[in-house]
Amino acid sequence: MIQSDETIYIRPLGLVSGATARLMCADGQAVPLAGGPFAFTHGEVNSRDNSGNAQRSVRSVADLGDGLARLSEPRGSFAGIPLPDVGGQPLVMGILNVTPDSFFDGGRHADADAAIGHGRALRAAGADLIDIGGESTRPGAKPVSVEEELERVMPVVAALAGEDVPVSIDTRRAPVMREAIAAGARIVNDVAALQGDSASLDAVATSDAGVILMHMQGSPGTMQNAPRYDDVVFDVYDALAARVAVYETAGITPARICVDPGIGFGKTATHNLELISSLAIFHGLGCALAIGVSRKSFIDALVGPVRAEDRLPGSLAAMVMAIGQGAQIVRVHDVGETVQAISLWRQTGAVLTPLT
Ligand code: YH5
Repeated sequence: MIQSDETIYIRPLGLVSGATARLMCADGQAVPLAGGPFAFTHGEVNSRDNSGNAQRSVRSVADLGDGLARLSEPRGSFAGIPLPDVGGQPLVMGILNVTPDSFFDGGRHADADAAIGHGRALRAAGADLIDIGGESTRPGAKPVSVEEELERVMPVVAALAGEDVPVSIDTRRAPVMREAIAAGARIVNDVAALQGDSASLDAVATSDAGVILMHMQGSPGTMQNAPRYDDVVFDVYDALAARVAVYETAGITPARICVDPGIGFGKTATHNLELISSLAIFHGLGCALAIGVSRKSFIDALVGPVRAEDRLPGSLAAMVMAIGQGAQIVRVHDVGETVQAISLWRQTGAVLTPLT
């Protein structure tokens, strides 16, 4: 029996797409996953009680009951941008680091004009969103003052938002969030889940911006020192669910939240693999789902040694695993290459047919 002190995690199984999915949905054999373009036929129902005892069973969607609605409901739009509910394709978020110590840009975009130019190039290459950040979260990165962060990002945010490019501001600081939103940024992407600055929750709640809620265990300087979990997928799920509840209490509706498991943020390579392979479980949080795997170190740990700038093939493979589980937003450095991969994935997988 399922006890009340148990948490239930449903992992969608049997993902189908295209005409098959439409037929199976019409027959009640499958239900849309987060509104489509995928549908799923079964759920792996996992329960965990307060003592950490876990149980697992597989049921068809007809027998899933509670929990199905949040997994299945269309997500609509996020921050005014339509999500790929039915027949659409995942959104590509291009990374624009405005940091002299950036791991990859190496200072090439430290200058505002160069950064704006790079942002325009990302947009031209097919980015649906541009994520602009002025602070490096790399271990050992030099801390920047709020003033310095504002000086770096604001000209770039203002220029790109002024050209109607959907802009996301990557920051842990409330003043940067407020100024960026005032200048037209539509999304706040905070790796500290609005806990890095006591005014952050209010800065987002009093705006109409969308927010990416990313999971991190620990803090950037020390998070990779022996990270551990009871069960990484369920622990990350619980942590995100708890923050979604806090956001809701503050007045941020789930429609404004996009959850993200935070690949590489306090995780071993094995933890990252488990999160990617069970990614669809996070649709159960009832929000849009984003993920960032681009050029991350776990690729090196798995197939290495391979330098950050040589990790595109691994990044694309992991990205395809994520969108194959219905992730709606992918955060990437290599926008043109990602757009090409998504285009081929869609066309070869026949995920074009609307489900309903
Ligand atoms: C993310 O996953 N990640 S910054 C180290 C690398 C390569 C890339 C050594 N901000 C995420 O991209 N925001 C970052 O190789 C993010 N989700 C969201 N929402 C880390 C990063 C990186 C670090």
